Formats: sequence, C-alpha cells, structure tokens
Amino acid sequence: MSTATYTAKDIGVLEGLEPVRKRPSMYIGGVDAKGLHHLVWEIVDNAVDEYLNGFADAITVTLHKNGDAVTVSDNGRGIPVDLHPKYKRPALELILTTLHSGAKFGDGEVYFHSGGLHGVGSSVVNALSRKLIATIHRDGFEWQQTFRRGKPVTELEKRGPFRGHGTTIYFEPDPDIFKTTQFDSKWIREHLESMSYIHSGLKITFKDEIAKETYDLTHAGGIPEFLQRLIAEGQKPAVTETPFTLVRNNGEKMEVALQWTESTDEVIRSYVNGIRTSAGGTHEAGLKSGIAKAIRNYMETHEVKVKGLTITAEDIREGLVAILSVFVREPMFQGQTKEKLNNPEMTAAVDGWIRPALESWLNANRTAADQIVGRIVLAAKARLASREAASEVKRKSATQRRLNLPGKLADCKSTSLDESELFLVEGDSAGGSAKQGRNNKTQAVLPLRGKILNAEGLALNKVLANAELNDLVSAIGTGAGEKFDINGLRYGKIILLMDADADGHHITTLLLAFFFRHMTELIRKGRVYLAQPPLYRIDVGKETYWARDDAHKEEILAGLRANAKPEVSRFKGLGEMDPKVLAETTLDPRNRTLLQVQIDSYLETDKTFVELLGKDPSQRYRFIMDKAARAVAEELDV
Ligand code: 1YM
Repeated sequence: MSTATYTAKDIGVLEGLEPVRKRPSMYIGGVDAKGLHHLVWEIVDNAVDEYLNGFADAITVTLHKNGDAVTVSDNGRGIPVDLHPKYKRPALELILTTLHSGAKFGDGEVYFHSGGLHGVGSSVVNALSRKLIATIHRDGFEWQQTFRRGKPVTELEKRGPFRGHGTTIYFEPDPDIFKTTQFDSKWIREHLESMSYIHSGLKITFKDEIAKETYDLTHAGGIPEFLQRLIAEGQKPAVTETPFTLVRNNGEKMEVALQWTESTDEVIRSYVNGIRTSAGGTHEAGLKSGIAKAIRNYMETHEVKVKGLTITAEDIREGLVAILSVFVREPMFQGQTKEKLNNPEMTAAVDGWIRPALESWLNANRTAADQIVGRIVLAAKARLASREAASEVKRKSATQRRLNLPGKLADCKSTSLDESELFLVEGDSAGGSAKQGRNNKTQAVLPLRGKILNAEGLALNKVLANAELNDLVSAIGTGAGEKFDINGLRYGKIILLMDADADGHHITTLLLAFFFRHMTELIRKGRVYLAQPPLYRIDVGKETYWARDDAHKEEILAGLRANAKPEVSRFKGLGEMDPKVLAETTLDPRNRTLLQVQIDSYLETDKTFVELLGKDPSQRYRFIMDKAARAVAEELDV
C-alpha cells in the first residue's frame, strides 16, 4: 500500500507518562476488568494497523499461564529502532516511554488506523505495566528492551542476527493500578474472533497457556461467513438461496454482505476501519438508501404493484440481515462513545456503490429477486393489517386498560409513543425524587420495591405471580410471553433508572433478563434504555459538574484550571438526590444521555444470563460483581 517508513525523527511532540499513571481512567476508561482488557486491545490494534497498511498478515496473542501477562506479536516491519537525531534515543524507546503524537503527515501519507489511541496506545500500556518487554526483528537483527512502569530498565540491546521481521510485546499489568490483573481468556478469544471476520486476510492465533489450547481464529470466509453466522443465530431461514455480496478493493476498501430472512427484524451491523459503529451513521444511511433505491427500481422495471399498497423503506428492510464494513482514511465520529460515523461524503459513496450492483444482481438472479420482492410485499400487507387491528384494540380498551394500571404508577398525560416514557425506578424514595422531578406530560414513573424476582429459568406464570413484575407488565401494556402484543405498548421508551452501585447493577441485570426472556420484542424494537444518573458532583467555585462514573470524573477534573479547588461528592443513591438535580441531569431529554439496549447475539446473551442468573447463588454474586459492567456493556451492547 505504501512504503513510507516511520523513523525516529517523525515522532512529534513528546511528553512523559506521569499523566497516564496519575489518571489511568482517562486513557483506558477505567481500572476494572474492562480497562485491564483494554490494554490487550490497544496492542492488538497496533498490530492490526500494521496489517491494514499492508505490512503484516499474522498476529499471535498469548495469555500466559498465571493469567496476568500477555504477549502480542505481529510479522510487520518491526517498530523502528534507529536513534532520534535530536533526543539521541532509539525510536522504540521514545514510542514506548512518551505520549508522542504518533501520526506523521510530512509526506502527505495518511495511514489507516483501527481506532484506539492513535499510536500512543503502546506507551499507555507500558505506563500501566509493572513489566514490559519489547522484542523487535528488523534490519536483520533481533533487538530487545525492558521497561518497568513506563521507564526503561535496560538499554536497547542488539541480541544478534535474525532473519525476518516483526514486533513482539510482552506485558504484565501493574497490580498497583488495576483492581484485578487476571485476564479472562474467553473474553480475549471472543474479541479476537469477532475481529477476524472483518480482517479476513489476517491470520489470528490465540494461545491460551492456562487451558493449554491454541486457537486459530482466522475466518477466511470474512463478512459473508459472518452473515451466515448471524442468520443462523436469528433462527429464521433466509428467503433466498444465496446472499448478495460485494467488495470494492480500489481506493478505500468497502465490503457488504446481505440477505433477507423470514424474521420481522432488521439487523444491520456496520464497521469503520474494523471498529463497530453500533449507532450507524452516514455509511449506514448510504447502505439503506442504496438498497431501497435498487429494490424500488427493480419493482418499477418489472411492474410489481399491489393495489392500494405503498411500500415503505421499513417494509423493504424487514427481515434484512446486512453487514457493512468500510475503510475511511480520516474517519469523523460523533457522540460520546464514538459509535457513529459522521463523514458526510460516505452516504453518497456507499449508496452509489451498492445501488447499481444490487440492481444488476437482482436482474441477473430473477428467482432470488422475486423471493425478496415477495417478502417485502408481505411485510407491507402485514403492516397494514396490524395497523387496522391496533386501532381497533385502542378504541375498545383504552379506558379499560387504564383501570387495570398498578396503583403506584405515576402515569403521564401523553399517549403518543413518540414522546411518552416510562421510568422504572428502584425503591420508593428514588421513586419520590423521580416523580417530583419528571415532566408529567410525557414521563411516567413506576417505583419497584425491594429486590426483583430472578426470572431466569422460571415459567412465565411463576414470574407473573410476583407483584413487582406483574405491575411492570401491566404498566407497559403489551402483556408478556406468548401473549405479548407490541400494539398494546403504552410508552415509546422504557427507561431503567437505577443507582450506579452493585445493587443497582444487579436490579438492572434482573430486569434485562426478564425483558430478554419474556418481552424480547421490546428490546428488538429498541424500546428499552438505561438512564445514566450522575455518580459524582464536582463543585468548583460557582460552577457545578456531574460525572457519571470514575472515568468521567477524572476527565472533568483533568479539564479544570490548574489552580482550581474542586470539591467532589459521591451520591449514595438516587433517593438522596435533589429532584431538581435528577431532572436536570438524568430526566430532561435535552441534557441526559440514554443507552439503548441492543441484542448483539442471541446465543451469547442467552449464555450470559444463564451464567449470571442461573442456579448457583454464591458464584452468581462474584460473577455479577466482576462482570456486570461487561455483561451489560458488551453482550447487550448498550
Ligand atoms: C504487537 C504490537 O506495535 N507493531 C508495529 C508498530 C509500528 C510499526 C510496525 C511501524 C510503523 C511505521 C513504520 C510507520 C509502529 N507504531 C508506532 C506508533 N505491534 C506493533 N509494527 N515502521 C514500523 O507508521 O511508519 C510507531 S512504529 F508510534 F504508532 F506506535
């Protein structure tokens, strides 16, 4: 792709690593298990970058037998070892011991970057490791240097001639920094495996020295293979024999695979430079419009018309499973979690690439095309039928259903799904604050008392004998299990508002398990959300800031003036929060951030809930304490 080389002089402005050890959460998001694993992702990202830029094709990750050390290696060019003309230190040492600006724009070459910390990732890992050994094969030699907590403890050593090239990084995370230094082999394996579909030319090996197993995680079948896996997980058959697939290799690479299924859901997964964009963005918009135009053109050309039926874009996408991966040299992301692509040119680029290709594919595969169009017409008819049925139900029973509402529900005035919201709140005292702070036109509050029943493994009739869950189902209005009917839905958003502590996480997990088992459709339709109440209040003179977690607190503190004297207080629970503050930070749609609950993989989510909430209570508690954050954030992708 390019032969430009990074040499020592290209390392921009240098800064030491003290800030990283002082505020680790700012760099890796936290010092819990998630932050710990982040170290691995950072080093792996650097190796993947070397692949994306055309210099490496194999990566090996080893989890060592004590479970607290990892080695990542690639067969790329090897991190440069030449001396920096000004600092008179080897490039390797500067790269690993400073917060340099890794990017080099001097020769007009812009490299792809898989994400992460743009080159400073390896120094952040070094700063947070009690030991790190870098072994480089380059220029015909093997080179090695050892570090402790970000500082070199040896000079760069030339260990002798070596044929071949590559980078190997061994590191032991620092127990002074992390709450735990035990890696989870399954977590690492899953992460590597999901990467391997997008980077199908990359050979990825995982060596688990604890289990004494070596896994070849390569998926040479790439995105089409991934599509088959997603369809199999959705458990609804495809309507065509073969998928539509397309790859563009000139310029910035784009790849898509899609197929319609008999499911009523639409599943679109998009990636930018190998990173999942779960909130979509401009590339996904291009995919959607490209598909819609190709289908409409096909229907027009072949005069497919049904009297009295207009086909909407949603009808066209019903049952669609699609994976889109694009590479963008300078991606712009939007939003707090960077899960949405914002480059405006990408919509037309993707649309203009997919539309003509899909249209010719439809014309060349008339059987498949007719199966797809048949599926779409059916979706439109079903939509019409269910709309009629829904208005019937509304007319009949609106008043009757109101009468069955639980007494402690503080309902809202609006009945429009576009604006109405139901907050599920833990306990009466938090419920009281929420009731006072809410906008009673659009926001309803249902306080849940005490611990929610663990519905995992229980039949629905047992579950509904529990007063709290029964009230919950009545308030939502859809019924549950087999009787679930989305047309009864009384609120557009169901929002879980729990304390940001272990108890709160536990209740959230129980409620999500209940929704997943008995009201799955609610999650699939994107109706379930998590609120993010602040955990800290930071006062600086007359200014007040709110932080949702430790990382956010660190970020705010780091952004203050050098001489500021912040006062930090931690909320014990929502109940003690002033209703005005709750309204301003968590309830008001203008300020709050909600996390939408999504199901990434049915099989994985199912397994996670069995593990989390299955029979053995002692294990369960530990598991929840260790993993709740991950289970919620990763498996459900909220
Ligand atoms: C196991 C981790 O870091 N590989 C790796 C890193 C780099 C290079 C090659 C490299 C890049 C360039 C030129 C260039 C580098 N990363 C950085 C920084 N594997 C791993 N392999 N020659 C070699 O970008 O021009 C500098 S070199 F700073 F981005 F981290």
